Amino acid sequence: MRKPKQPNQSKMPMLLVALLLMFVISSCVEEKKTELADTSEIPVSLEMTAELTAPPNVPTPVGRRKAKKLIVEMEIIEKESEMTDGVRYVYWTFGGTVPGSFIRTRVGDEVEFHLQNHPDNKLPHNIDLHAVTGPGGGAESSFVAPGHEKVFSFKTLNPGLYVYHCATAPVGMHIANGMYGLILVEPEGGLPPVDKEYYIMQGDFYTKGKNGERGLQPFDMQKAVDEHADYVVFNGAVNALTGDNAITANVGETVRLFVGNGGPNLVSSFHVIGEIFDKVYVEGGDLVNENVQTTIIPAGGAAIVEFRVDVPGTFILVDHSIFRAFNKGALGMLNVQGEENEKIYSGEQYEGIYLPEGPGIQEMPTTNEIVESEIPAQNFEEQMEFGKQVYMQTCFACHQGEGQGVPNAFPPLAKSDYLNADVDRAISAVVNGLTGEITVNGEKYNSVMTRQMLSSEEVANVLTYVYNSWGNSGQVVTKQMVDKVKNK
Ligand code: HEC
Ligand SMILES: [Cu+2]
Repeated sequence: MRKPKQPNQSKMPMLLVALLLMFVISSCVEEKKTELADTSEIPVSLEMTAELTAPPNVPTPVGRRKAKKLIVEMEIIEKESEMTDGVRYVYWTFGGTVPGSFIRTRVGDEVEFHLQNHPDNKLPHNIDLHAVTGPGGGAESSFVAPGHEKVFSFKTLNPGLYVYHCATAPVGMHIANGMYGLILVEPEGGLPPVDKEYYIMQGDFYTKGKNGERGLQPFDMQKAVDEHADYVVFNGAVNALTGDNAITANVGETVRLFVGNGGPNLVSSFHVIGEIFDKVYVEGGDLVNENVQTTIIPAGGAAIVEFRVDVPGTFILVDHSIFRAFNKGALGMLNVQGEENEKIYSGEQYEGIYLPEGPGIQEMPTTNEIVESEIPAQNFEEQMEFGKQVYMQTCFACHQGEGQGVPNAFPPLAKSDYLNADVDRAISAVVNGLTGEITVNGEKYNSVMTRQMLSSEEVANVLTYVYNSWGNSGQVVTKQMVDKVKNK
């Protein structure tokens, strides 16, 4: 007699396992389905008008409030504003700001959305909210001409942080002009409380003139198609989150950033220099990642990042595609005040000079010659204005905003005896670079300033600006004076 085949015996338990697995999977799917069904069944009581805020502020958390009928009144405004020093741009906005007003809801809310297109506007617009379950995210029901208002309603089914944007053709152009913002749908009971919350949104801009070119700059369709951004910024303009506009916190506080990316093209590698994100709600959804250095924020996407600030200082927010930060504007600041904690961060303990290749001026290899700027300054006021722009782009990083310098590293230009004593020597420092020991206001510096790649016109303007600021001598520097030093 032949032995029965072995495999037959092991088939039974395998079938059982398979059946069990199917049961487990199907019950999971079932659970997810009922969960979704549930949020659409959440009853709403009462009616309230939504608080809308301009960036970097966010409305009050929903806390434990019940789901409501929430009235949102959003006004579209086309307006001219500043991109950076001397550069103007016509922005198209939701609520008068880029990004648009922050909308804060909770799951189960019935949002009655009023979209108003200001009569002074030139174009029709609409809105696509990624938090909407429905055709076009609301776009189809909200197309509105200048001087009109459209109303539509939706129920928030999924908690999370969502982008909204205009979706009127040409869609790319409406988004590129600033028509985006964030809508938060908090879960039942609200997000866990934190000490500080802020609203930040990245966007890329395309102008006819190149970065820094003065005047009112029109949108450049070809550059947008080619994805060659002239500006990449947080909150609509180059300095929207720096200096006096910086966001703030105190040592020991927890900070939550609602970070979005309007695009239209670029993906953001969002990073805070000197901080680690304790938590990231990845892509603005439920998944929480911990201990993250840099988080990706897709165009048309968002993330919630949270961290505790432990030491004081200025923490720089960047898109870590780093030329965007230092050359195109994607740079913000978080100022933290409070007690030092030397266990966590010691501060500088020692600095010496390190010149492995011997002393001498380091020079970056350059292929392109310095280009003389096309429009020379016509008078002293223009020299000051253009000079300030050069200063903020070139000298600021080392000599600081008020020319105060950085102790032991970069000498001050404010009330600098070294500067005021000898104008040719100052010109030479800028056009040839400067190294070796110098004494400025009684303090010794022994470091290297590299040659600055500026046209004679720009050197004249920036030094005139420096000489006529912060208590300096009032010397005026001309292009001829710069050329004379160059030709020595
Ligand atoms: C990368 C940092 C850096 C940048 C950018 C920079 N400098 Fe300097 N600068 C220095 C350092 C360092 C020294 C001191 C050099 C030394 O020790 O010999 C210095 C010295 C000077 C001095 C002479 C000392 C004094 O305080 O009067 C002048 C004037 C000056 N810089 C002007 C400028 C101007 C104007 C710009 C912008 C066009 C500029 N620097 C950009 C780092 C920089
Ligand atoms: Cu639009």
